[in-house]
Amino acid sequence: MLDSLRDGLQAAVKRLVGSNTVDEKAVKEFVKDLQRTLIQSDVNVRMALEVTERVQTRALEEKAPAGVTRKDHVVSILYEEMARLLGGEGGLRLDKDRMSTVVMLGVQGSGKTTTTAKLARLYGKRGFKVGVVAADTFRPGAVAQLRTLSAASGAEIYSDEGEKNSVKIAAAGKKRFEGTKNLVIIDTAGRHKEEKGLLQEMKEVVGAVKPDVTILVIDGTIGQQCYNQALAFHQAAPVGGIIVTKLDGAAKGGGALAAAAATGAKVFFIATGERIDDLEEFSPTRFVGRLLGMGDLKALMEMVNQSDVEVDEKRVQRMMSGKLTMDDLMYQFDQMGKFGSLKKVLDHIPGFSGQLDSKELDKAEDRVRVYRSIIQSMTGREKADPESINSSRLKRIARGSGRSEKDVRELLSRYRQMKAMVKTSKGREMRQMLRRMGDS
Ligand SMILES: Nc1nc2c(ncn2[C@@H]2O[C@H](COP(=O)(O)OP(=O)(O)OP(=O)(O)O)[C@@H](O)[C@H]2O)c(=O)[nH]1
Ligand SMILES: [Mg+2]
Repeated sequence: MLDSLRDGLQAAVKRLVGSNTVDEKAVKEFVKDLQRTLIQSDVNVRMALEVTERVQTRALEEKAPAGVTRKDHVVSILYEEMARLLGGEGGLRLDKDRMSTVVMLGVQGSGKTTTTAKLARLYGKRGFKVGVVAADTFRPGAVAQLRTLSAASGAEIYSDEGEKNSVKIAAAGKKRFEGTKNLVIIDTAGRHKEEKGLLQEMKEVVGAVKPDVTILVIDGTIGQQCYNQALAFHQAAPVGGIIVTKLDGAAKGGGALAAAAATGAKVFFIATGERIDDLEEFSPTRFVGRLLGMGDLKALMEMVNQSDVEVDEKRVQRMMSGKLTMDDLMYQFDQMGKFGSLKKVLDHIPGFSGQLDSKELDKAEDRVRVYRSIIQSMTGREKADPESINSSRLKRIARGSGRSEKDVRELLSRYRQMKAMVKTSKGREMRQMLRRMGDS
């Protein structure tokens, strides 16, 4: 889904991360990559320029918080600005204690009927008693289509094929379900002789039914044109929220989402396929996190900030010069501890979340505990110069810590690995490595 946007964003981030320093040149290149990607995804040019300008200004002017590298900081700026581009948080809120009525609006073929069935299914699963009203009197076979699609949802369907007035059907449907349902979804016609007629009918349906929410269904393949379409509908009947469909394989999906958000209406859901379960609740932050391949980056950033990790720069400098002691290792373990459990951190890191099972993570935390007790059994000299640990010292340390000689050897080999890596790596990779070293 949204492959070009995702690939473009990830390539831009990769290039930034791969650059030596985050200087003005690197930021400008990053911003240019970003601009190109947004425009290719059909994000409106003016909006693309606005967002990239903000990213650039913030990236050049803001100071990274303590413990966060410049690169990570720029990535987090990108993340925030992209999420802002895609609108605010907050989805469709429905209450089971009363009956809510939802009217589905949208042009022909946008996916209203399919999405009606998907919503019926989703809310049915959430314990709502759902009634669906077939108020499309234009499309031949509209009622049959709705019945077929909704069959899997278990929702009750109201239709009246003798009635040609869709406004009457909508109102009668709502009335029929009163007292027995707590969610009524009214599917309306998209096909009309002309757009004015369609908008007029929308107005009448909304006027007669007085829905709690009107949902506009927009085909995501039309890209930034979503904006004008949404405005036209909004003028006919205030739009409570938007569902953008067909984002599976929509090259212009990024533009569609940004345009929908620009109308000020919330994007409630996105539809990513023809099957009944291809509907997802939309959250800009989660969505951008996924695009960037970062798990839930926001949660991670918050955790980093909360944990108040101070990276001791002097220590880092000394370590980078190749002088690494066991105390440094211990210090890093303690820093890791401040993140809370390692598991919690890894759950938020791309590639790790959901992949490492909790047994493996528990094992990693166990290792850290073992290493810590071993280090505590070392003398000051051994800690400062671990290379001085010969086999008799190794035996003594093992005995003193109650750990096996194998454990001590493992720690020493970790130490050497890390020392070798410190020598060859730059600050950022090292910090990352230090943070992750308990894992394996
Ligand atoms: N790939 C894909 N196809 C979709 C999605 N949503 C709907 N469709 C397809 O789009 C077509 C039109 O969907 P409908 O639900 O009939 O659209 P509609 O708005 O009710 O159309 P009218 O009633 O004629 O106005 C159908 O072939 C659907 O299967 C989606 O998220 N992804
Ligand atoms: Mg339809």
